[in-house]
Amino acid sequence: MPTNEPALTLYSHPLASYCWKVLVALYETGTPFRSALIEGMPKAHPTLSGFWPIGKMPLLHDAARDKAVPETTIIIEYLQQYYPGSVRLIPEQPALQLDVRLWDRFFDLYVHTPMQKLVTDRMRPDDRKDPAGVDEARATLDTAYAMLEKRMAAQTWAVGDDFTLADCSAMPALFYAEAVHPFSETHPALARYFDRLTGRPSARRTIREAQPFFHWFPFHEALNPRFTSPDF
Ligand SMILES: N[C@@H](CCC(=O)N[C@@H](CS)C(=O)NCC(=O)O)C(=O)O
Repeated sequence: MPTNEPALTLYSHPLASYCWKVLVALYETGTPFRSALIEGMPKAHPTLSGFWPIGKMPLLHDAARDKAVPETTIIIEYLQQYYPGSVRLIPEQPALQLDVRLWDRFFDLYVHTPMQKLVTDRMRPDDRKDPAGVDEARATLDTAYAMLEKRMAAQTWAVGDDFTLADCSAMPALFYAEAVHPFSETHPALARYFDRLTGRPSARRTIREAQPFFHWFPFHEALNPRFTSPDF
């Protein structure tokens, strides 16, 4: 490997929400990496599915250790351990660490997963739709939004005083959730948190890099025009 090449390669796509979670972390910490674009289904990508047959992106490859790291939370933990950047995304205090991991799980499981359900259901043919699953996903999002509205009325970031792994998880989950099951009009404290998240330079960069692909997002007509504008 030429010495000026970064050791880290992120197999990802600029539109994919879970890839955003890691991109935000990489940009927040200023960690050098190279992108390998995944086009089409990640399962069909030989390198990615060779490393991780589950076939989900992103996947981080570290040439310095010859190691492939799947799963966004583990990727961000790995970066913290082996490539600590200018800021910590997982705090040093054990009690805060647990809360960061809890809210990271919260955003992945109770915002990101139901949001994905609504997106994938829209892509299904009419005879393969899952209305009961969609209703459950909307109910989960309603519960999550109510919890977040209460929490974010008293917080700047998801946990503690600083931007953390939990906020990396929140940004893409809420970005796409706002399009598929809007919260901004009904949940003012959550809407203000979302504005803080999308105002971070790391988030703005990630969103701008996705703009050429937004027309592929099945709910693209529901995206707030400020995010699709070239001036964003
Ligand atoms: N739990 C995984 C979820 C990753 C995930 O769902 N990735 C989506 C893209 S946003 C994907 O690869 N979807 C393609 C597929 O499921 O075939 C993580 O945190 O990395």
